[in-house]
Amino acid sequence: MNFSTLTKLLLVICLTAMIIPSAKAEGLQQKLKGYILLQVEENGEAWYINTEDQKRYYLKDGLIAYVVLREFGLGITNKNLNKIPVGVEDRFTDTDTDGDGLTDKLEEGLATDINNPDTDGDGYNDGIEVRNGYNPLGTENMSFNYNLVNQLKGKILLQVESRGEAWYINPTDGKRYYMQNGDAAYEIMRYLSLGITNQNLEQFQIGELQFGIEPTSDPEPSSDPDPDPEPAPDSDPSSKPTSDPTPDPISYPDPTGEFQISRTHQTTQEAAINRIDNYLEEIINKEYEQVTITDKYTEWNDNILNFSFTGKKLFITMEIKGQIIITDTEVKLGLDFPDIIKAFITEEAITEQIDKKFAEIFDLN
Ligand SMILES: [Ca+2]
Ligand SMILES: [Ca+2]
Ligand SMILES: [Ca+2]
Repeated sequence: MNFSTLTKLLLVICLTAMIIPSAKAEGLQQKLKGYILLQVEENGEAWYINTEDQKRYYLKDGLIAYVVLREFGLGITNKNLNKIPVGVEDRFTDTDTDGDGLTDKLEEGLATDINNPDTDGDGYNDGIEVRNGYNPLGTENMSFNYNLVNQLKGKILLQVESRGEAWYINPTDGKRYYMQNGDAAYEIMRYLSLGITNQNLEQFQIGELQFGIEPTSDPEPSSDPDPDPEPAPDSDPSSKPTSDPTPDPISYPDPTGEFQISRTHQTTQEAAINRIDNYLEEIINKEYEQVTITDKYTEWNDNILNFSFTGKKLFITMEIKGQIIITDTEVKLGLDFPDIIKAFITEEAITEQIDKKFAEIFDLN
């Protein structure tokens, strides 16, 4: 073996050593895209391997599962959706009102009757029909298209012609599973998962969810670091002016709620209370497209208003509650809203909306 041969051999070995792990990783990524992987060596954390970028997305909880459905969902027509067989996950337990073997949640997705075990009245109950590939809504046979199924394995589909219902195409069996909401998705996806070792999982890059908003990659430097803080109030009581003609305004505590905002109203306290009361009545009793508002609650206690309501849009249900304190000069609002809102909207955007409404209510424009 001369020097040149040895060099070549070493080169080949080095190259092979470099290529094999990446080829293996690529193979694994190809093989497992669209799967839900469960970290069996840890605490069973679930990850979704996105079919597009083949990165892994951590399914922390129902909320994140919901965001994943929205972020990666592809629109599909009802006609094409019907070419994909329906999967029934029996470990996902939920109410089955009519006892036909399909949960109410799944029947919602299939548009069968939750109160009628045999929706189309052909003598076969909905559960038997779905499990055997028959149409629970009519006599014509389902004609499945397995080419389409193969293209869509591991993807999340959204029914664009309906209300955006989400389905996950399980790559293992090529069936579609209905994801009624984030919590159901989280649970069902875990049932459909495959165990994976940490070593294999680490071959997938971690993807970051954008939550539908621009990433804040360029954080503004704090524009006002307040280099000249107010001097501390003089601790010597004797130096305090004693001839203050205006009485101290009544001081109110801050309203309850994580998010706090207060604005000066420039009207009387009574007028401000009336305006806020009218506005709140209006927004919670208004009809919204695709949004239903329930569990409305408002209670005034002098100048303090406690309120809450539940808003539902598609899969999102959110409870919003807060407190408004109206003083002679100010409207102070405290709000608690669910994480889902914080995931989609920044605090600045919320403040901007509130300021806009405030200007409307108090004719400040
Ligand atoms: Ca049922
Ligand atoms: Ca039924
Ligand atoms: Ca039937």
